[in-house]
Amino acid sequence: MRYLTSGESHGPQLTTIIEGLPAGMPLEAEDINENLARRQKGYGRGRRMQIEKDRASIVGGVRHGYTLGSPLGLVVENKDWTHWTKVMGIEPLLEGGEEEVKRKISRPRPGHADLVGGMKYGHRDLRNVLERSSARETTVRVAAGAVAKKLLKLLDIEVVGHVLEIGGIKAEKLHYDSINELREITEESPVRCLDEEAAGKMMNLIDEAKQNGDSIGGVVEVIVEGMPAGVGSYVHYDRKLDAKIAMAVMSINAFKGVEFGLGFEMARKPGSEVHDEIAWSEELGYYRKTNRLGGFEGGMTTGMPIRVKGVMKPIPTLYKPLQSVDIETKEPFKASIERSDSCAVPAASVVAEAVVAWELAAGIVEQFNSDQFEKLRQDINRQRQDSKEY
Ligand code: EPS
Repeated sequence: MRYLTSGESHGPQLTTIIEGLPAGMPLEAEDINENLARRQKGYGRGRRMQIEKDRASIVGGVRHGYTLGSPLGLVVENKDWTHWTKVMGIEPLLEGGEEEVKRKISRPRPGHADLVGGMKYGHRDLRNVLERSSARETTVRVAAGAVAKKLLKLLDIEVVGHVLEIGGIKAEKLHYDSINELREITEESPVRCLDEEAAGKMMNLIDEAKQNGDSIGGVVEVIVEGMPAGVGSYVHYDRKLDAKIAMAVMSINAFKGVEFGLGFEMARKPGSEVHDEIAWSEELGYYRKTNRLGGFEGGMTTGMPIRVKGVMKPIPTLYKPLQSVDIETKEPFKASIERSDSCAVPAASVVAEAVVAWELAAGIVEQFNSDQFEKLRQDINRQRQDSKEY
């Protein structure tokens, strides 16, 4: 299964084409839209989110509520486009210099793709870089992920992203009875955090950052329950499913690191406190007594819950100016901006959920009989049974 995305932050629309979905899977625009709405929420978002009301149109690959097995086309309009038609017009500018490029950018923002992207593609207007490097693109990644989540859910696999840390404030209360409870609690939290007390402190810190013209980052975690054992493979580097997930999480705008299970903490513990002892029961089949490795051994799912964390740096578009250099004059200046989010970590937990779901769904589709959804379901259930009896 693969997908591509297209679209600029202030262009007319974002587009994705998903190829390789099984035929006969129920799918409606609402499955996607509820996830788009979740990504738009979150304490710390800027004014752009009051303009956008993201909704996906399915423009190919579905008939009467079921996938056809043909490529799925999804489109999300940018409502803000109406304010940007002159700046982001598709047509060539009028000849003879009667029309000039509007809102041209020659001042790269530290921490963004602006400067290096301009050098690389030879753009003298850095808007050509920032329009695509913007995290607006995560909208369609969430749309693609929503389709993957639907496939997983129909196979009894649940995926939930939540926030562990913002600006140095950590969630301490991390207990939940079931993954549904985790989803319900974090869904109600403005910062998607399980710990209500920590959530309050996080919101105060976001307010403070906003007042200071600054931004803050954090840590998100994605938890997955219900994956069968043995998806992915140890036999070759590019078939290791944890490695694919790590790549997907790292590719989210502003993400700088990924951990599974205990993650970097493993460096500080002996092997006896890291590896998960193996047990077997009639009800569960093989299971691990702990889950410190976060659901993977040898690049394959173990059947235990998957736990993957990602760290997001503070958004680099700051009201508080940072030193930079104008590419036209080569003069130093202090970068300042008109509009930004002070914290997008809650939204990023929805994006992380989407990209992890995508890799898992793609891993499943690659491995099992997947032309027809019903056959895929049977194949997975057979695998679950086989693993239990192995
Ligand atoms: C973004 C800057 C802001 C964010 C945007 C990502 O947009 P603008 O420059 O239009 O104010 O709101 O995020 C989204 C539009 C979104 O849907 O997440 C950036 O520079 O990455």
